[in-house]
Formats: sequence, C-alpha cells, structure tokens
Amino acid sequence: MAKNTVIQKILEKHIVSGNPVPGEPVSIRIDQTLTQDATGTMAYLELEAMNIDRVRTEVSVSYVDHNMMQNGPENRNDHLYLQSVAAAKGVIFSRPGNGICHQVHLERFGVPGKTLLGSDSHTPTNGGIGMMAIGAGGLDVALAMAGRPFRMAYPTIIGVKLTGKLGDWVSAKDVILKMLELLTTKGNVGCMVEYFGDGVATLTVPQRATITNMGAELGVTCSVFPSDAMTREFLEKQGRGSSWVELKADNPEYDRTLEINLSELKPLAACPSSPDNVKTISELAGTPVGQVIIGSCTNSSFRDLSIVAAMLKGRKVHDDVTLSIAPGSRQVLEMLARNGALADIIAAGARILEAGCGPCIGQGQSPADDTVTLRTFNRNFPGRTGTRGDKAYLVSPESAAAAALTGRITEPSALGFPYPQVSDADKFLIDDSMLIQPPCCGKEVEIIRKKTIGTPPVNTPLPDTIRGVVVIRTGDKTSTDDIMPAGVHLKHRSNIPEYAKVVFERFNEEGKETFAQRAAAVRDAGKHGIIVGRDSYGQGSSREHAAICPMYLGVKAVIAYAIERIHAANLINFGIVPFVFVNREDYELLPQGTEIVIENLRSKLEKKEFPVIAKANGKEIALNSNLSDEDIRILLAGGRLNLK
Ligand code: MIC
Ligand code: SF4
Repeated sequence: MAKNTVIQKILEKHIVSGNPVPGEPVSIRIDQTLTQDATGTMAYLELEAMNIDRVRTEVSVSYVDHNMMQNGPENRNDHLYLQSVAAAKGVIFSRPGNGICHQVHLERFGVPGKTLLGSDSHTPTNGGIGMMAIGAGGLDVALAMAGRPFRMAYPTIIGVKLTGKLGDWVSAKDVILKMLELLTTKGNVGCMVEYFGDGVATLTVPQRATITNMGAELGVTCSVFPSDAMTREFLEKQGRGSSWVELKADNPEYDRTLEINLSELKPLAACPSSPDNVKTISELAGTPVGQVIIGSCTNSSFRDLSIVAAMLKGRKVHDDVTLSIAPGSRQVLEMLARNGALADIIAAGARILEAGCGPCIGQGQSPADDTVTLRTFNRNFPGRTGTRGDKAYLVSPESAAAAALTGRITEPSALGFPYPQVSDADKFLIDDSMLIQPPCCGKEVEIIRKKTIGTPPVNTPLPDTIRGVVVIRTGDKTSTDDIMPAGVHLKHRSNIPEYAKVVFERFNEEGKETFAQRAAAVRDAGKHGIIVGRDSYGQGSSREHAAICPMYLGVKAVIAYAIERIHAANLINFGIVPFVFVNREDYELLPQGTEIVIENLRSKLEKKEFPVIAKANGKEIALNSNLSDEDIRILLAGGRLNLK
C-alpha cells in the first residue's frame, strides 16, 4: 500500500471516519466549497431544504460562469437567486464576468493542503496548487456546506514521476494528453494521481492546473501536485503568500507508478470524440480546420493566452478559420488588455468572448456541419459543441494558434518562427471587487425567487419489487452530456419538469417517441424505468440533473458494466440504484423494451445480499452493487433529501 505521499498527508489531516485502506469507505472534512451557476441553483435549493442558516466551511464561493447567454430571463433569474442566497447563507458570490470557477479559485482562494469540494467535475484543477480538490454532485456539496463530511472510497494512489523539461512548442496540455493515452478514460475510478520527480519544479502553477484539470477525464477522484517554491511564488504574485505551506512526499511509495519524461513529449491532440483518442499533431498535420477556440478552465491562464498573443502578433488568422478566445478570468483579460497582448489578439482577427465557459459547454460557437474544430478544452464528447456529428479535437494553446494561422492542423515548430519566450507575470493584477462578500448575518436578506426557480423534486422510498422496463440501452462511455445535454437547454437547470423533456435527446429518433415520453409512459403505467449501459456509464460532468431528471421520469435503476464515481454518487443521492452486471454477456438480454422484475430488493439491500437476481424473459441476470451502509440507507429512503 502507498506510503508517505502528499495525498496521504492531506487525507490524514482530514479523515473523520473510516478505514484508510484502498476501496474502503472514508469520510473527510471539507475546508472549502465551490459551486457554479449550472449546478449551483439545485445545490442551494438543497441547502435551503436542509434548514441551514449559514455555511460551516472555511470558505464557500458561488461562481456564475456557465449560463451567461441570457437568451430569455431564466439565466438572469438564476443569477439573482444565487447572489441573494449566497448573501443569506454566508457564501462569497463571484459575479458573471469575473471568470471560470476553477481559474478564479486558483487565483484567489486555493490553499495548499486544504480540501475543496466543488459541484463541477473539473474542481481537481486546484490540485495544481496542492489542494485535495474533488468534484461532486450539488447535493454532496450542499451537505459539505452544511458541515457534513464528504464520503468517498479511500484512494488507490498512482504516482506519476515527471522527469526532464518541456521543450519548445510543447505544453502542459500535452502532458495530460499523454496521461490520457497511457491510462485512458476507463478503469481509473477510485484512484488519485500524485505528481512527483524533478520535472515538477519546472512547471508553473497554471501549467500544473492544466494537468490536474484534465485528471477529470481520466476518471480519477483528483490529482495533486506538491506545494513547493513554484507554488509559493504563484501565491506571492497573487498577494497571498501567507497561504503557502510546503507539502512534499518523503521517500514516497505508490500503489502504482508511471513515468513521463517531459523532454520527450511531442504536441498531441485528442481526436473525435473522446479525450483519450490521442494522436500526435504531426500524424494529423495537414487536416483542414474550420474553427479554433482557445479558452476553458483547462487552458486560459495568463500564460496560455500570452503565448497565443505572441504567436498571433503581427500575423492574421487564416481566411478559412474563425478563431475565438474566451479568457479564463477577468484577472487574465484585464492583464492582457493592460499589457497590449489583447490588442495583438484582436488585430490578428480573433473574436473575443467574455470570461466564462462559453463554447466549452455548448453556449454558442457551434461549428458548421462536417468541419474540424480545434479547441483547447477538456471534453470532445459527441455533440457537446452543439453540432451533431461534430469533429472536435482537443489541443494545446500553441497547436490551436498554429492551426488558426495556417488553416490546417500544423506542427507548431514548423511555423517558421522561434518559440516565443513568454514568462509569467511578475505580479498578477489583484482586484476582488467582483467577489461580493456576504454580510455577517444573512437573516435579513431576501432570497430572490423568480418564477423559473423550481424546487428539487423528491423521490419515493425504494419499492421492494422493481417492475422495470428498459427505457434505453446505450453503449460504452455514455457521458452525462448524452444523458442531460447542456448547450441551449442549460437554461432549464432550475426547472426539472422542463429540463427532463430532453433526457437522452441525442438518442431520440425522428418521428418516434422520445426517451422522456417512453419513460413517462412506463411511470404512468405504474412500472419503473431502467437504463442499461456498458463501460464508463455517466462519465464527464458532475451534473446531478443526469440523475434528477431520469428520477423525475420514474427511473429506478441503472445497470451497466461500470458506472463513473460522481454519477454513481448522484444516482444514489436521488434514489436510483446503480447496478453492475456480474456477467457482461447479460447485457445482450436487455434490449430496449425488455420487462425486468427484481424481487425482495429492500431486504436484499438491507442484508447486503449480493448478487441481486433480476428476471427478464425467463432468464436470471445477476447484478452487483458496491454500496456502503450509508448508500443503502439513502437508497431505501428514496434519496438523500428524504433523510434527516
Ligand atoms: C462540464 O464541463 O461538463 C460542466 C458543465 O462544467 C459540468 C457541470 C455542469 O454540467 O454543470 C461538470 O464538468 O461538472
Ligand atoms: Fe466550464 Fe468547460 Fe471548465 Fe466545465 S470544462 S467548468 S464548462 S470551462
């Protein structure tokens, strides 16, 4: 078992119960939380339902960064609710325009050695500053704000030894794309990654944060860098030097070790439509490109946009390409504006978007049909761009800028000019005026609830017999974007009946009943909806709507080969049983429309009697579930909100 690691040092200080053995359930104290607007409204509605006057964390921040299109009143209604509920409950409010939650949190709040729970799957970004930063569903974050510990499996710790130094034109993004090539997006549930070795000292905090950010795509719980002189320098430049503590591993041993020599890395790309479909840029060179977008919580730091500006300076974006840039934070945008880099970007012909998630969550800028889009983002799941059949590649800022200039995927070193020497700022521009501090007592604050702010739906207790119908059978890697599309539908996050209409929208066939219609018909006939999937079911986003909306439509169980960590927790929180097949071939027995009966489920769960047997068409199907005692208590009650 792993020993003397940074991860264990942080865990030791935070574990409140459980056995520190990989795979065993443990609970940890949460020091900080973050929410964003697309998951935040539900999280705060849930917090209100818990009757908590004031949050009990050291720091809780509510960001508005996802839903900023304001097509119709819904988004702004959400913002007003979030701002007022933050004031009422003692939460700092980051106004729209201030930037993407993970980037701003890194700049202004992240503290080495502390724990952070965020209602967004890329919360691990702050592992770049030495935090144990974990993504979770909104309800788990609401519980943490209420002072409850966070439940998770004690991790298997993967040590990644970094040696060497990144060469010219090679970027932190290429490190994490290499990791995705090595570890893939599958099979890493329950693991945490810790980076160590001489190569660590060569990477700045924003570079480390790019790497920890996309640990989410590996499916690991979080990724952590040590806190060293580089971390101290970053914090000092942010005017927060006093938050620094050293965190280093002493002769660590890991459960598993990998090595990456930074000097040997080449520019890479994740090809359509999975972050682990990795090829070298040189293999793809020459592919015509129609769109390039630079931004997202992965790659929009001051350093990333400075290198892009230096590459674009005095040059023009190719006639066949549109280049859009979404800065990660107002700090980044204002610094670029003040030092002239923004003018270089604009002069080159780039389109400037506001500081926020923007196209990364399908808020505009969908590519044309049959065109290649290059993005510095972290996800290229099918249709996430808003275009069916999209061809989205994930690349570094350097490779993105190279394609913007040439109109083709281009090895940046072949551009014919030297690698621009861009250093980090000597000091970051500090202006916290868009972070609204809550009043010392929130009792008097009026919480603004416009008519689009609903209430979280509550489930009924788990029945003893599930009389199920398979409402959909999907394949491998069903993402939460597949289950609950975002983009133009994002504005309905606070309105479950409306949002539930588009569950599994991408799988609906023209002229046939939609998933929502089929599931509602099963529910109204007094039966229970069942979803069947394969590997990595529920990968991607932490959106608990991927559990809430199916629950609202009467779904009682998901049966798959493997279910991703955050999604499995969300299913349990809303009373949907996450089952895995004991025999993978049984998947074939459950096409859409199959009737399934699972008897004595309550007593079997109470006694933890596994496998549970489901009967379908006269055949028996064995199902397992890795549930803790607390998970079972929640499931029997029909979800966490039914428990006091
Ligand atoms: C995403 O990148 O998919 C999101 C949008 O940030 C989500 C959260 C959400 O769906 O609101 C995430 O990663 O958790
Ligand atoms: Fe926003 Fe994209 Fe980051 Fe999600 S991955 S938080 S949508 S920038």
